[in-house]
Amino acid sequence: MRDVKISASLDCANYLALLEDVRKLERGGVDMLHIDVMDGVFVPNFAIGTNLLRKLRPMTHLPFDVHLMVVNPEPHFSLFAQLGADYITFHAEGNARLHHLALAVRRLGKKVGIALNPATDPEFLSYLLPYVDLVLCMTVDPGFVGQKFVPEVVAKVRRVREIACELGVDVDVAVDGGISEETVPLLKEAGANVFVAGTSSIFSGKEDLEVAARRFGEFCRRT
Ligand code: S6P
Ligand code: MG
Repeated sequence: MRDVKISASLDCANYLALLEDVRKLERGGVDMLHIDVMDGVFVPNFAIGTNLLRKLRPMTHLPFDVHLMVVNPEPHFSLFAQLGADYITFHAEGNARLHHLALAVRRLGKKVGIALNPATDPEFLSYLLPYVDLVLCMTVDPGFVGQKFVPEVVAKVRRVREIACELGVDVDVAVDGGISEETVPLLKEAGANVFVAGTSSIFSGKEDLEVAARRFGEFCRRT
């Protein structure tokens, strides 16, 4: 199984001191910045604009893990590639041509992520996983930070890891939504290795962000 990685959810950061937060995340040892992009249609909310990413890209070496919660993502792939995305993740829901989308991301030289909402059956991954680098199992319905973890997704994470083993492919299995010291042990045991850290962990506001990031990373690695 792949190494544990922490992807810090930028939408949970303090936008009024964003660069300071990014520096704390770097010093705290996070592996990636998780960038939520919402179009107000796929989910009833808006998030992270392209100008912000353009300004941020030269300021940090942390990889950008872009999570597109948008309808019809394909026309936007090249824009996010230009903006410096390292992973481009699109949703399975509402997209019929998933091989086509995965190949379109690969052609741009980026890692392919596929996101599944909590109620989405993962069995189709038997046909898609060889074209994918990361499976993002949403552990809440996407759209908002601070939501309650959906425990049924633990079984799905296990199934995704099983499908990967059956096919002999090594993918990252990421989890996003309500990821905390309570939920990580269950998810890691089921086969998750990428943990999206938001208000339920490093951005809880209970401790300094750098300290929280370092502590949470250590927790996820040793659990
Ligand atoms: C949800 C989004 C997520 C959140 C993250 C917040 O729509 O895709 O990436 O930003 O889940 O973390 P938390 O701990 O507040 O759920
Ligand atoms: Mg996300």
